Formats: sequence, structure tokens, C-alpha cells
Amino acid sequence: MKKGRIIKLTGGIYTVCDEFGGRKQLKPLGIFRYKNFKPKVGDIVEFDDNSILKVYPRENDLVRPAIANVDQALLVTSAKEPDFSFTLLDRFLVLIHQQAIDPVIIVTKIDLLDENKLDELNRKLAYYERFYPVIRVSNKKLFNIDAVTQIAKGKVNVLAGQTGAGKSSLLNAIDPNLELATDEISVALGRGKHTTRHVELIEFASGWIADTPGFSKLEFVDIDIYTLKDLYPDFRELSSNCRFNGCTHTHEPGCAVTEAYQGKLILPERYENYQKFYQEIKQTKPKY
Ligand SMILES: Nc1nc2c(ncn2[C@@H]2O[C@H](COP(=O)(O)OP(=O)(O)OP(=O)(O)O)[C@@H](O)[C@H]2O)c(=O)[nH]1
Ligand SMILES: [Mg+2]
Ligand SMILES: [Zn+2]
Repeated sequence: MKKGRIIKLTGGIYTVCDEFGGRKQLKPLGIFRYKNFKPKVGDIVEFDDNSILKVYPRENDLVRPAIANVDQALLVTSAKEPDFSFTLLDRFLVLIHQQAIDPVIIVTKIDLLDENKLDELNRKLAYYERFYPVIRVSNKKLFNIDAVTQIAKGKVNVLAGQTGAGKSSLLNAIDPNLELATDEISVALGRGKHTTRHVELIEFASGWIADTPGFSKLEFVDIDIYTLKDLYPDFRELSSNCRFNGCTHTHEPGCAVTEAYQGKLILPERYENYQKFYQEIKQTKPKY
């Protein structure tokens, strides 16, 4: 029996990489389906010549993209085409914090912004830089790609982001030998075309990095209105000064977060998105 990591899943076939770098194509034992359990990319498994026999408990488990056991999420958001969205970025950050994974914010396509627009974006990103690493790149001009390599090396990374944001292009910029497929974004839809179709971990700088299919929508799962606030490191820092324990920072008197927002100490978009997410979660009927 051997131990390894699932690095790819296509058409029900799993590619597993063993401890010596050998690859094998396998199917899971029928028992998994019987138990309604689906192994996924990133899983650490035991296997024999034909089958995956056992899946080790997951350290973390992302639904979108579908991957387990990652050290770090590289959140890829384009500066333009598709337009930069703070709502999407904040949504992402919430979902990544929910799994206790470290996020890195990567802003692609900065070559498409003129100087004024870039200044404006940078001023807002400066807020995030107090809490997260933020790397601005151009995959086209090969600008700042080294910074991504540096932060990703030796870790298990996942690229996550909207379709067309430039995830596969970023990997191609890091290693041109990969020749991953990329495609123009659709003018009609203003977004990508779902060019990447499966999750795949690629060996890289004594670590791994996963290319993943992009999405056009991201939903909250298993987050309630009382835990949402805990997924904001910036709010957590302030909340010891809220009058009430368990303050949700939405309507309570003496809320230090609301005061910080009013005093422009929190990026307005960030707090307003939080209010939106809070209402969205509140209005979602619990699923039983
Ligand atoms: N100008 C510019 N274009 C870029 C940059 N990065 C990616 N693109 C273009 O954006 C388009 C989409 O890039 P992809 O790498 O396919 O995007 P993706 O995130 O992998 O998309 P999915 O696989 O659908 O999730 C392609 O036409 C790329 O050439 C960049 O830094 N600058
Ligand atoms: Mg892609
Ligand atoms: Zn509060």
C-alpha cells in the first residue's frame, strides 16, 4: 500500500502522485460512493495498483474551487476585463477565512489601467495591505511575476478567481513550459468563458499550485450572521472596543466598527459589503 496526494480529477479518474513523484491513474473504491463521499484534488490518500483505498482527514476543504488541504489561496482578481470588484474580493476573503486558509491578493492585468485609475485602485488596496499580502502583476508584460513565485514556493497553493481573471495566464507566466489553455474574455458577457475545466495541482518550486476553473458567482455556505464578523481580521481587531459582547457591527449602539466606518478608518466599500453579506445571509432560509 502506498501513500500519495490526489493532483487531478477528470472524468471520474484520479491522478495520484506518490511520495517519490510517481503518478498513477486510479478510481476510488465503491465504498466511497456508498458512503456518499467523494475524494477530491488535494486529498492525501492510500492506494494500491488499482484503487484509492483510504482518504485521510482534510485539514481544510474548499467547495469552490473544489480542493482540500491547501496552505494558501492566491485570490486572483483582474484590475480590468472583468472590472475590479471589491464585493467579489470580500466574498472571497470570507470564504477563505471560513476554511482558515491564508489568503494572498493578486491583482492581474494592471497593464490595462491608466495612471489615474491605477492610483485610485492602489489607494483602496492600501487598506487591504494592512491585513494581507497584495501583489499587482501583469501576466502580459511579465511584470512582478517573481513576487508571486516567492510567496508561493514551498507551499500548497490554490489559484481562485473569476473566470477570465487570468489564473492560467499567471501560471504560464510563472512557467512558460506549462502552456495552459487561456482564452479572451467574452465581450457580450464581460467575463471569461470558463476555459479551465478541472482542478489540477501542478508541481512548482518545491511546492504545488492548483489551476482551477473560474466562476461567475460565489455563494456563502454554512456561515451564519453571528460568525460572519469573525471572518474579518480588521473588524476583529476593533471589536474589543464594542460595547456589547458578540456585537454584529450592524445596528448596535457603541459599536467600534461602525464608528471606524463613520470616521473613514475602514474602507467604505468593505463595511458596506459586510452589511450586504449580513443581510444576504439573514435572508437565506436555513437548509435542513
Ligand atoms: N492585458 C492583460 N491580459 C491578460 C492578463 N492576464 C490574462 N490576460 C488575458 O485574459 C484572458 C483570460 O485569461 P485566462 O488566463 O484564460 O483566465 P482564467 O482566470 O484562467 O479563466 P478560466 O480558466 O475561465 O477560469 C486571456 O485572453 C488572457 O490573455 C494580464 O495581466 N494583462
Ligand atoms: Mg484558466
Ligand atoms: Zn461592533
